[in-house]
Amino acid sequence: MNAHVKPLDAAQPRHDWTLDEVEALFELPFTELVFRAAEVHRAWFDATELQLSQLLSVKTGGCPENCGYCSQSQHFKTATRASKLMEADTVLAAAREAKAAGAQRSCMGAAWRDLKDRDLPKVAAMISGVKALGLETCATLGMLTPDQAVSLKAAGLDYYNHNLDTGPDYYDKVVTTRTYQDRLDTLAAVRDAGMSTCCGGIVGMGETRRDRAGLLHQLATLPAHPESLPINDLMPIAGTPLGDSTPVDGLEFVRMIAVARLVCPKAMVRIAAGREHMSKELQALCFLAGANSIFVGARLLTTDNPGRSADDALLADLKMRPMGQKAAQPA
Ligand code: SAM
Ligand code: DTB
Ligand code: SF4
Repeated sequence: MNAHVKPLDAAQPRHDWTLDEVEALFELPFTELVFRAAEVHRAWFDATELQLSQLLSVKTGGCPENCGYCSQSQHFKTATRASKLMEADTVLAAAREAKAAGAQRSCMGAAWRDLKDRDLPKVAAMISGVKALGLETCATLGMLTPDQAVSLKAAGLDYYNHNLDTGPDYYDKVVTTRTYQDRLDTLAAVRDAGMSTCCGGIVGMGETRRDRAGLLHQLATLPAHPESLPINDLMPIAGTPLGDSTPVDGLEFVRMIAVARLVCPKAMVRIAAGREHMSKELQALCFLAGANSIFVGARLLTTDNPGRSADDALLADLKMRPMGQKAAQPA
């Protein structure tokens, strides 16, 4: 926490949000909403710092789930080719490179419906290897049993990413091969194993503001708020049911970030997918509204991301610095 700032009452985490209250935040005048979110952001964080996370697809494509946004589902004909689980050495080499470039956290993603016990030893080796490099570890491997969650924690996993994706009322318009409750059950297994949760969703799938509020309401009323809260702006994938979705207005994306910051004040709020099509001004507004984490590197899982030199320039223009690095001393 920023030592010089006394947390505002509004910055205290709450778990008793109502859906109407969350929706009412979206309806605030834009400048008022962003101002409130910026205040709450400053109560818990140094708002000049940005967490940089590396994302690596360790198993791409061929997924049996039918998430309507995803290039990796085998239900849709997309340009993504399936590949086998990566070797731990390859994962470690990429993590080493990301660390050298300033990343603080490494997230390993697999296009699985659920983790199979046969893959656990290899995944555990990746996690312990990345952890030994001094990076925070995160993985997203589909649904987990409580025992698998315990094994991943023992291997050194700090965070588990499992998104609710959208509000409960819109969920079955997007995916039907698993339920909202399945997602909540995995999140509970992750928490019970003592790991931190990384959980958020996507905007731009045809959902209403109330659905967006519904997602944030779910997150804000979980037994523990997610420690990381990724907001993805849909990357439209040709061949998927959502490939022709109408893009969400940039200011609406900023509202989503601001409300996420207000209802989960201590979370790392990440602009996850979508920065590739955002201007630097829009990203700056997101940081003002409380976003404090991004994925770095030229690829997300299967789609493009701005890449190192664009992000170095962005941080330099904004005079922001990677989290975990010391501020330059005044001359
Ligand atoms: N298979 C695992 C799962 O679904 O939990 C892990 C990987 S999955 C690709 C991780 C998350 O990425 C999804 O829950 C979704 O929120 C996000 N995502 C996937 N495709 C996306 C897209 N085209 N645009 C934006 N976000 C996307
Ligand atoms: C998250 O919320 N977003 C990341 C990460 N968690 C795993 C994934 C974004 C994927 C974007 C589409 C793609 O590259 O395939
Ligand atoms: Fe599979 Fe995850 Fe893509 Fe859904 S989002 S199809 S579970 S890889």
